[in-house]
Amino acid sequence: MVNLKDKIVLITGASSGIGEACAKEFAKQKVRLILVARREERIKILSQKLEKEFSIKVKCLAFDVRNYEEVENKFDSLETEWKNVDFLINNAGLAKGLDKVYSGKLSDWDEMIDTNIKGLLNVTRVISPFMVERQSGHIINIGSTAGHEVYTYGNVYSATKFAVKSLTQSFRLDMLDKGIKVSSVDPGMVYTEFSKVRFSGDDSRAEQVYKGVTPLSPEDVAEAVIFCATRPQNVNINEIIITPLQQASSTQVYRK
Ligand code: NDP
Ligand code: 8X3
Repeated sequence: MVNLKDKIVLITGASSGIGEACAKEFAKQKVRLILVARREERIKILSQKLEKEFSIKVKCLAFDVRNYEEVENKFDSLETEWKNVDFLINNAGLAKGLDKVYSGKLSDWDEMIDTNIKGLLNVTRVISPFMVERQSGHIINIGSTAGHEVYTYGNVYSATKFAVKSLTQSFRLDMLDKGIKVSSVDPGMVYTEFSKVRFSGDDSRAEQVYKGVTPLSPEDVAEAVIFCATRPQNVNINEIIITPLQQASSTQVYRK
């Protein structure tokens, strides 16, 4: 297991769920962290907690990954040494609604496409040149089982995660001669704010998603991310698919 002490790790979507769990797992490894999310208050509270508990340095950058100018300006505001990000965890993402294509909301489609695809591209476009310059770094994208198999009503969300899968494979080719690793960690059902966001705060509908199933915890996913990040220099984990025991695929869930 490679030692990550003092490495610089930037995590998008660190204010909740998988991103927050990744922040905690990386903090245990004594890295320097850059936490990104729109909800600044949340990442500030998390940063103070992690700085205190693990004696590490943490920066907070509050921005919307959908806005390229904002991504660029906020990243530019970092001191030079912090721009040399060793690990970029492209985690920010969301699903909005569950509809058939003939009744889907255009605003939901825009939000998913702009966040999950363009947001991931925006952040990668700003940070990766510094990795290329140093011929070193690791990009870890959070995909989904929805990017491997579609499910009824999941149309646009699945399409965005199929796009993440194809971007991971393309980045791998883009970086092949640059000494930069590229991985994807693709979870099934994880118990986070994901379903609350999907159903716009309808908590009882969100809870139904996990009925009769023990879902993954965000920590389960973060541990897979840490596994990718701590392999020896000659090893690249291309893809990890991780699901609850009771979930065989996007469509096959055994509910007790
Ligand atoms: P959460 O809703 O708990 O977390 C999502 C995170 O993304 C939040 O920190 C949110 O921060 C951030 N985010 C959303 N939109 C933006 C934006 N425009 N700009 C910046 N940050 C943004 O969900 P999860 O932890 O579950 O989701 C994390 C990733 O995991 C997503 O890519 C999701 O698709 C994927 N995933 C989730 C699964 C699940 O079952 N939960 C399964 C498979 C994949 P803020 O609102 O503060 O900006
Ligand atoms: C999130 C999991 O099954 O809701 O990517 O698509 S699912």
